[in-house]
Amino acid sequence: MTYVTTDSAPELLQAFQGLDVDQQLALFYFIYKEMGDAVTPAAPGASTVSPQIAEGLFGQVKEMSFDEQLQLQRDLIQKRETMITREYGALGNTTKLLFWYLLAQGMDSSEIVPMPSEYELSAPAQELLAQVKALGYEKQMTLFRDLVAPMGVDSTTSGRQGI
Ligand code: 45D
Repeated sequence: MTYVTTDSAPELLQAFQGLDVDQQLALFYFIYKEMGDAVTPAAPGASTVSPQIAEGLFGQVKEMSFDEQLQLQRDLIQKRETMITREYGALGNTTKLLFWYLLAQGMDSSEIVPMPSEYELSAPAQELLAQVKALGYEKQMTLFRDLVAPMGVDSTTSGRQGI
């Protein structure tokens, strides 16, 4: 990993990325649920975010079948190359975060494949959730940006794909 992070919660970032892909998705969704109203997508001062671009990409995902939507989200985490993961890779980090936020909202409105109702987090993921909840807002935001930033495929470096 050569990503430069802001070092606010490096051990949490590492632990998160060490979970298997489905646990990462599930944990991320539980985090979204916990955040409740703390996120205001229309927050003033969100100068580096491009809502139209995030919505455009979300619109493409919305048209997919549930199976394809789930695969796409797994592909993002695993950096598998597809049209969408390349488009994602070209977004700014805050726009990437907004895109994930739209996906999570889409799950609530049944536009995006929902979590199985009986799905349970593994013990390590539950512990991580508790630790993320204990972070302050700023550190949470930094952690989330650091999480979503390396996902997808950055076409400027995709000549050689890692694992
Ligand atoms: O069948 O400054 C499993 C902005 C199992 C504005 C599954 C912001 C098998 C500007 C894999 C579990 C809003 C951007 C299925 C700031 C199975 C700004 C499916 C902040 C179906 C600060 C699992 C934005 C799935 C923030 C589909 C803070 C899981 C955004 C999907 C935070 C999980 C966003 C998803 C968060 C999680 C988004 C989509 C926390 C998304 C989380």
